Parts: sequence; structure tokens; C-alpha cells
Amino acid sequence: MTEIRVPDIGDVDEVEVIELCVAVGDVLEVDDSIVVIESDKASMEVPSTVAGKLVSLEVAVGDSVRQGDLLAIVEAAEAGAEHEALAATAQAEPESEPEPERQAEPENEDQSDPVGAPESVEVLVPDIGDAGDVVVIEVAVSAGQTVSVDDLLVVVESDKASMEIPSPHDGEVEAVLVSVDDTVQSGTPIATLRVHGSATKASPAPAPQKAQDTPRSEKAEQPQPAAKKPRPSASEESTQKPAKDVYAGPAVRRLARELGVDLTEVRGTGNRSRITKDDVKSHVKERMQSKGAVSGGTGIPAIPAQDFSRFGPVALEPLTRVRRVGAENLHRSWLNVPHVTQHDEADVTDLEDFRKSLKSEGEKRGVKVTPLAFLVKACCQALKDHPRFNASLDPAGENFILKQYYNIGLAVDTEQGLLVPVIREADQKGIWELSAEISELADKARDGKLGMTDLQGGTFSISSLGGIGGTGFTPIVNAPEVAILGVSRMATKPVWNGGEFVPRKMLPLSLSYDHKAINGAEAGRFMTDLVQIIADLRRALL
Ligand code: CAO
Repeated sequence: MTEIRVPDIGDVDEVEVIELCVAVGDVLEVDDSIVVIESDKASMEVPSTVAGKLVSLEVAVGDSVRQGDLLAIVEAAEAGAEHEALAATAQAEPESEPEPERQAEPENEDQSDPVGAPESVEVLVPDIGDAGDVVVIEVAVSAGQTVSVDDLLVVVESDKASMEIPSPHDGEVEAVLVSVDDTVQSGTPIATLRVHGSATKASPAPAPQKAQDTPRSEKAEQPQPAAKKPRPSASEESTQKPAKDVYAGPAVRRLARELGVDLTEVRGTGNRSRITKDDVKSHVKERMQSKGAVSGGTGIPAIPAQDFSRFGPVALEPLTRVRRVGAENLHRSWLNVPHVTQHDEADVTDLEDFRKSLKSEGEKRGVKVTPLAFLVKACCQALKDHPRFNASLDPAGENFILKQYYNIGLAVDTEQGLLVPVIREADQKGIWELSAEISELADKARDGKLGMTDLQGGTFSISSLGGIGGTGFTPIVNAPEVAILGVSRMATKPVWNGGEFVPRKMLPLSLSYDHKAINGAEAGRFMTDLVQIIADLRRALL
């Protein structure tokens, strides 16, 4: 587990948490922002130092925090384990420089007096603290352009934060001395301005300061707008206007640059209209849809919005959080996983006889035994025999990650939406224990009492609609797992035994699997084995 703490916040005692950028359960990359904190001088994203899953958020919006306070705990993914060591030491160090605030206007500056011969003034990279080298990620002006005090000239970025370098004067850009991707340091000249003499005398091009050193000005009341737009191409540089009033952090700007998104066109849904990663992604999605791209990539045609009230009365019902998160997960899985579903029927006649024989003992124990406990048990056996079903693909799709533990997720239908609590080490448990645990997890899910650990670590899932009905369905794989078993309602059917039709209780099973990881033949073999195990489970339990 990696603790994410408030980094060095300079000379301020306390800062306020103004935004939570992630939710518990989210899978994070290194540098993904976890929270945004803000002093009266500047705002700052606190990124994750490891890739992994967010297991807890220790703060809420509005909380005041100090340097070193615990913000969140991230369970490092295996691939991110190498970052752990770094993270441990980095906790003591500033994780992220505050996003610099807009440069305070130089005091005593008299910009209204244009009298005096124009003179050339160099604008330098200001004090960027311990960042060392920084990279120019945006050049917002070109030679010949007229600028006012505070107009954005250049944006530089370290691996921790970004910083705007504004014009210290009214004037005209004489020359731009840097280009996008140049590496610069404190003191590197970035541009020369042609300004009126009196202005420069009154205000000798002050070196901008680090955010935490910047004296408070009226503009410091606002969270710092960060990069105004994505890195322009060489040809665009001279034509793009400096963008105003865009508020986004370094990770978001990096994503925008990677996707070629102009942040000035993105609507920010974060606190104080801050642009989040999701905003950038939604923007891309909308753009793709509006262009009508239908093939490949994310070019999914949008379902046109309609005014349904034209056809009759309607009412709005907001989705619960569980439903929204569930919808995202399901959609992500549906888009990423090529699904195939294998159907079969298991003869559960003997199993049902056995289960019913346990009824009175179950009542004494206070445990209700449904077919599900036996299915969990049978699945564990089948998973042991077919290890690729108890696996995930690594992100590059080059390796199976074969899990040596058998944690079975169970889809539970609740008022709030679908939840999938996990029975840990299900293979080690007997039918009584499994039955008790299924009831307990289902109750906790319905009462909204599941903890994070109840929902994590599944290796294979079962979605049982047997208590409800149906003869078959195609469950969606609970990625990054690679398979899920759907269970429908058993029915007594005439089955040919070679000499006659006999009534047998048949249980419909539907195995959806990730065809990237599993071949149809493998799925067929898994299902055939599973069906046999279920038919003969009593002996397996003895
Ligand atoms: N065929 C026939 N009867 C079945 C059955 C099956 N396959 N599975 C369960 N039953 C019976 C049970 O024996 C029980 O009967 P009695 O009340 O007579 O004893 C009854 O149906 C109700 O069972 P249950 O649903 O309470 O218990 P369960 O252990 O089968 O399932 C749980 C527990 C939590 C999985 C279930 O309640 C649930 O929420 N299912 C919905 C899952 C879901 O939504 N999946 C879809 C996900 S994708 O959108």
C-alpha cells in the first residue's frame, strides 16, 4: 500500500482540498491526480506516485490539510511495484510543485504612460525553484504580436508542475527566443519585447517567482489557470491566439497534448470549472461523434438526443452513484473485451436432492443453502483445471497473469445498482461457509455496508439470475477478469438416457469470456468440465 500525503506546500500552513479527482476503486496511473489542494495563493494537484487501485480517500472537499497529512492510499499494481520504493522516499519530498499562480502585477508599475523611447527588454524564465530544467510546452505568441501585461507568453513544464510565463509589460513581441520542446532553466531568455522606455524604467522586467513565493495579488484569489491549449504544431504556433481562463492541471494538459485537444474548447466540469481528464476524454468522444466517424478507435456514433416529452409525459430519475460507476465499468468492459458466450446445461438432479437433504441441518445452523454455493465450489474446481480462466491479461496483452488464488465475485442486485462482492479463497471453503458468506455479502451489499476490500481481488465472477428466471443470457465479463458464469433458472426437462426420456433438473449456464484471452475450444472444454463437476459435485465434496 502506498500512502499519498500532502507534499511540500511551501510557506503556507494549511491548504484546502478543493477537488477530489478520483473515486475509491479507481485504477490510477503514475501521476494521475488524486486531489487538488489550494492555498490563497495557488492550486496544486497531488498526483499518485504509483500505478494501482485507490483503496481509500482520507479527505473530502473543503477539508483543511497540512504538509504530510494523509490524503489517500493506493494499492500498487504489480506493474507499478517498482515505483513503490521511489514513492516511499518521495513522500518526504515535494511530490508536486504547486501550479504557479498568475504572475502578480509588479508594484508601482505605471503602464499608462507610454512616453519615452521604445526599448528592447528580455523576458527570462523566472525562478522555478528546484525544478532544474523545464520544457517549453507552449509558445503562445509570435514576433510582431502586441501583448499586454499578464498576457501569456510561454508555458513551461517540469515533471511535477507547469507554469505560465506572462508578459511583464505592454508592448510588442520583438522575437521569440524559444520553441516548443526546448529545455530551459531559470534565467533563460524566452523573448524580447519592445516596450516604451518609461514602462521599463518603472518596471524592470521582474523575474516571476515560484507560486509559493509570489506575493498575494487580486489575481491570486483565482485558482491558477494552467496551460491554455495543447502544444501547437509549428505551423499553428503563429496563428493560435493566447487562450485565456483555462483551468487545468499538468496531467490533464499532458493528456490534452497527447490527444491533440485544444483545452480552450473543453468545458471544465471540475470545481470552479477546472478541466478534468474526463472532460478531455468526453470532448474527444463528442468530437469523434460529431464528425460521424464510425470505424475504428473511439469513433462510435452517438445516439441522437431526443426530446421525449414531445411524445408523452416523462420524469427524470438520476442514476445512483453505484449505477453510474457500474455503467462505466460495464461499458469499458464491453468496449475492450471481445465477448463470446458459451451456453450449456448441467444436470443438477442429484445435486438438488443433496441440497434439499441439507435443509433441516441448514435451518439448525441458520444457513440457507442455495444452488449458488455449489456453483462457487464447482467453479473453483474448474478454474484449477483451466488456469487461464482464473487469470488476467497483462496490459500489453503479452502474458497471462495466472492467479494462484480463487476469489469468486458474485453479482448482487441491490436498490442502488449492481455490486460484485468477492468471496476470498472460495476454494478453501465448504458449502456451509460459502452459503453463509453469500448471504452475508448479499445482505451487506443491499444494506450499503460493503467495504472496499469486499469488492476487490476477484478472479472470476458468477452472475446468478436463477432465483429470478430466464433460460439464458450473456453476462459481461468483469474485466480485468477474463470470464464470467451466468446462471439461469433450473427447469425439469425430459432427458434421453439412451433408453427412455427421464425427468431431470437442468441448470442453464452461460459462460462469457474474453476472446483475446480464451479460445472457443478452451471455453467449450471449461464448460464441459464444469457441467460434469456440477453433476458429480457430491463426490467432489466428500
Ligand atoms: N434455479 C432455480 N432456483 C434457484 C436458482 C436457480 N438457478 N438459484 C437460486 N434459486 C432459488 C433459491 O434456491 C431460492 O429458493 P428458496 O427461496 O425457495 O430457497 C430462490 O431462488 C432465491 O434465491 P436467492 O436469489 O435469494 O439466492 P441465491 O443464492 O441464488 O443468489 C444473489 C444470491 C445475491 C446472487 C441473488 O440474490 C442476486 O442478487 N441475483 C441477481 C444477480 C444479478 O443481478 N445478476 C445480473 C448481473 S448483470 O446485470
